Amino acid sequence: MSFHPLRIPVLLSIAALATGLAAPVRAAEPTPPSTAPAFQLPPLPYAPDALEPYVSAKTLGFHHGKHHQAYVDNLNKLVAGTPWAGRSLEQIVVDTAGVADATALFNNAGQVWNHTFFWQGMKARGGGKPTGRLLERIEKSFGSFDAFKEAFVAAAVGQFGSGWAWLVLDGDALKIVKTANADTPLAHGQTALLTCDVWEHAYYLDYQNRRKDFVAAFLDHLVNWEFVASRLK
Ligand code: MN3
Repeated sequence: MSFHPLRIPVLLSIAALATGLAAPVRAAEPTPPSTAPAFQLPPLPYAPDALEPYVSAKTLGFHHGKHHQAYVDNLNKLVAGTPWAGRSLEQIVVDTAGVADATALFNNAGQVWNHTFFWQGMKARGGGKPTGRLLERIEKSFGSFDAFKEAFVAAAVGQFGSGWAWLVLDGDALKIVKTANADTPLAHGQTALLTCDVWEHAYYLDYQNRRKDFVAAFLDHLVNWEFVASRLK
């Protein structure tokens, strides 16, 4: 199943509409080019307090409403008036990966994609063990489900500085990888199945420096295994 997080038709915001109504209209002038943003912040797939007590509403509010929003806003500024504005988020990530003069574009597009994906991999009363074919594949790839958990935590804790821990499909193989900053499996030809954000903003309000406790809570109480399984098909 492909993942299209952000190609949502852009609607005028109430604020923009109000501004438009307030401005005098001069009929003789040509219509200015659209200034509507190319990308929008997708809503969370659950209420901001849905992941409590493992991720507080305060953390989720800041993380989605401020951090994720800022990446969307920065991306919109970077693509405005350029050919990038007409491309999909996925295309921008893939096309700017490793391109020296497109670092800012890659970083913001990557972070928009990574966060949109991160939210979908969690749910209220999630976590625990997957079932069926997904569990079989995890056991086959890592030896046991506990060995998978250990390796995922090790990747998340071992990511020096900001970044992400991932379960990915690489060819036919399930793998655990970690990426730094905005880097993403999408840029490496891998299919992301699950991710945990290990930037400090993801957990510091709730766990301070205890990243390992956050990752353990993520695996035990938050992972949406149905979403992960849907990505395998
Ligand atoms: Mn984040």
